[in-house]
Amino acid sequence: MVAKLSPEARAAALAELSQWSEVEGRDAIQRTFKFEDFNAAFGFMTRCALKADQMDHHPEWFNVYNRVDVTLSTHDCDGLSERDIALAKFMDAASG
Ligand code: H2B
Repeated sequence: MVAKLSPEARAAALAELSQWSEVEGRDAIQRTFKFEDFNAAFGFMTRCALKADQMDHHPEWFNVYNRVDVTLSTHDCDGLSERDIALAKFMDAASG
């Protein structure tokens, strides 16, 4: 079972994820990624999908053309866990 982050660990992790924001009314984080075009957006999604499957931790996301809206949360603990932080960092790196 994945543990929910403690308030201290959560605050420290979010301080490192400056481009992510907290979702109102839910223990989750979100970020919108913008790319040159659909090809770049889908390439990013493909890299993230393979990583997510390896991690057994999957994003909620929505794509229109060059935009990818991502929400991360851990359903198993109904909140933010280390896995969301690790996936968010991977996505940041994969988008650049
Ligand atoms: N992804 C996310 N975001 N949260 C989870 O709790 C989760 C997951 N759990 N992917 C995994 C799959 C679980 O359902 C499987 C059975 O391991």
